[in-house]
Amino acid sequence: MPRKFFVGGNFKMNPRSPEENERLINFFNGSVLDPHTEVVIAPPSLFLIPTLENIRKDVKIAAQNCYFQSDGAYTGEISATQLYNSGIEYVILGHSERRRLFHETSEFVAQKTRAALDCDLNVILCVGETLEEREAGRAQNVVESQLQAIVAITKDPEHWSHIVVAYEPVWAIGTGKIATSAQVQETHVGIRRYLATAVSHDVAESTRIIYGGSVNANNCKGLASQPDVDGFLVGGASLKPEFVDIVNVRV
Ligand code: G2H
Repeated sequence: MPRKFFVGGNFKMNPRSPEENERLINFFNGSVLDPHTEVVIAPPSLFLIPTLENIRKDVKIAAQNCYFQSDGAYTGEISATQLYNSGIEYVILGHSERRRLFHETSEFVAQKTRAALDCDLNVILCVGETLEEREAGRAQNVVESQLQAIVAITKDPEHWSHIVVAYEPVWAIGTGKIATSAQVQETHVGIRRYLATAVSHDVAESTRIIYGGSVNANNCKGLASQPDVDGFLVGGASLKPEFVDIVNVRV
């Protein structure tokens, strides 16, 4: 089965007010979106429910993080169980901002991934190397070791059908520096090859591998034409009208 093109909008810690969030929702609700692309937006946790209640039904909602315990004394955390029971379908895990600023290890990301999969949430799993690691020729190793932590918790094809891998080279995030189409294609092929060896050929073929890092309306076309680029995770541009152009890149 062909892999359905996927475009996610990661709002990060934006926008600043419920009113601005509502304006974004209204904009999406009034836009024409390619029905062949799966569209998922990830507002901050405070705005998840109002977004879910007001967004058009063909756009899905993702949380930007979750905790692995289902409930209890974990001040400030939101569990995968709570997300699922509130109607949220996706969660972003392992984003480099969380790995770097909040010291999340690959093992911790795997624990949360397991919890999310166990309660039927879909996971947008972010992996990617730093500039230093790329320059040292270690990009592929780094990405594989981040994926290995997930492979260690599950090789179940049913679980993997709920994972979208987002390759986000840290040096391209929010910097305006975009990885070239050739660099992205090469890494995505490497990820698929790794999944074929570590999990199975079928999982490698069916898993969507999307790219994130300074994607905008101008650079998305070249990237989208690469055979192993199954979509995008968009940060800054997801807060702007051009997000619609990115969703419709294949139209
Ligand atoms: C990468 C991306 C979205 P941006 O973090 O996850 O953000 O498009 O702003 O680089």
